[in-house]
Amino acid sequence: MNDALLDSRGGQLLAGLAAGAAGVAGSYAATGSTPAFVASPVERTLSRTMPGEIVTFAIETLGSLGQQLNLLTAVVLVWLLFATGITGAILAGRRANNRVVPTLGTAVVTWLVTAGLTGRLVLALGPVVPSVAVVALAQAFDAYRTSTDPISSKRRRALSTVGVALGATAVGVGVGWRRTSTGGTAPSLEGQGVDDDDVQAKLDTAEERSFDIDGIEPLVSENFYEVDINAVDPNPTVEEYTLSITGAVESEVTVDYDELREMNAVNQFSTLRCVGDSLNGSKIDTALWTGVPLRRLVERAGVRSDCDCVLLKAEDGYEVEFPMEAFNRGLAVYGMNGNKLPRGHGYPVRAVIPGHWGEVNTKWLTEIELLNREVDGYWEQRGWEGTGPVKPTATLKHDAILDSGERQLAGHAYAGLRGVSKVEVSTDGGDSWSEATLSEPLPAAEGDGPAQDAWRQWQYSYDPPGSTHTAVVRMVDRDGNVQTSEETGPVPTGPSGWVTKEFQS
Ligand SMILES: Nc1nc2c(c(=O)[nH]1)N[C@H]1C(S)=C(S)[C@@H](COP(=O)(O)O)O[C@H]1N2
Ligand SMILES: [Mo]
Repeated sequence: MNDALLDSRGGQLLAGLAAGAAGVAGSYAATGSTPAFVASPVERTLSRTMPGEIVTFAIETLGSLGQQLNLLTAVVLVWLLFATGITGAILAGRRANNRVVPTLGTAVVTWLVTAGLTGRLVLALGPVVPSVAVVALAQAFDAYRTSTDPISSKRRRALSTVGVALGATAVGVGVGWRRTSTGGTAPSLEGQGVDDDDVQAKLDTAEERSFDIDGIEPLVSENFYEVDINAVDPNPTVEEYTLSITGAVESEVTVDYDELREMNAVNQFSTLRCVGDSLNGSKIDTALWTGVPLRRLVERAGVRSDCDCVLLKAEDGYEVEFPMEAFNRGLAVYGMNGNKLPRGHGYPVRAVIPGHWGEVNTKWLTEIELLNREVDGYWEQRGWEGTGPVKPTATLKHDAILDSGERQLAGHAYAGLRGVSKVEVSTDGGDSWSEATLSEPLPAAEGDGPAQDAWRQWQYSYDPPGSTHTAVVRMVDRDGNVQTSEETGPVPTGPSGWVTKEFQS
């Protein structure tokens, strides 16, 4: 009676699944969370081909969890692909009565799939080793079977195979995890075109001018939001990094990282807000950005755009088109709060464009294409209209009873280039309004004035009436325009409306 595990269909499939799982983890161990991870290109394809309505729905209901689910789906698809190929190799080996075919076939299948998907020939060896090891061990277990009780020993060999694969998978995931988390630190930004004293002075000023209130971000955010089209961020190196200026230009220009770093840099506070933020949401943050004026780069190429519009392209396949006028105010940024730009915020270089919605602030920027007619970018193809100026907003993020018995309310206000002149608070549902205290404006990039495009904090304290009442917050821009009370959701032009909160006493 033949009781070899790998002679039964079930056993072959089990070994295939086990070796496939070890292979996926092996790829992760070799690459960490980078585009060279075998599931990453699959996840990108999934999110790119998903209908815009579903992407938008996922953003609104799941946030970044939607992307994690996408990645999980991609991992499962690759796992099944590996398992199918490996099971086929085992089957072919049995048919040919050849002991080499299963391991060799496993090596070929896992390497080809990974190299084919990622284009990284050496890193594609990551899945080969653990997958082959699991198949080889399953064969070895079969070869050394000695038990007189074939059924239980077959079960034992099946369990051993699965156990080995689980162990290899756990180790692979652990190694990949460590690789990812140690690669993400942002070293400090020094020298080469950067006025370090100015950076430090501006950060100190931001700290001094921030209210000392728990629960709201200081003027320079401690926890800057992130929005990405993919679950796995690109990880370009500065050695291979280049930025090209192409399209409607007199001559194309390409600069590398060192050339950018040698140009005189500007240190500028700017607030970013995502068009997909919610009313009183948290996809709004501020940093001190260090970079080179984009205008100086395109001047080298000589602009001849008919539409006065520009398309920014990025390493992750992201694209966004918007007016030249806004672009000309922007920076090619490589520093954030005195550190090199972190990977999640676009390392090594991103665009920061004052006054417009977050989506134009292209991360991992690789190409600036001057256009002769307008096109739709990534989000516009999916139904959003988020390339223009941001909508004004006043958030209400904190409420507390002070020792004095007063209730303190606080939040942020931001209106892009329109500027915030005041925040008004009502504690009677909008019948009467009082002016809140604003934090002093952050300093401008150059000179003594206020920053053009940075939020302000507000706070307001009042004697609680002791009965149910509603607080309402609204902001007024520099020209005296009151932020609209009309409430809309984020799709397609960004959220609007006044933030309200009901208190029981
Ligand atoms: N290359 C690239 N740039 C990008 C994105 C992206 O997914 N890929 N997301 C955009 C969106 S929608 C926003 S709101 C901002 C967010 O920047 P942050 O992640 O640094 O906060 O980056 C923009 N730039
Ligand atoms: Mo965004």
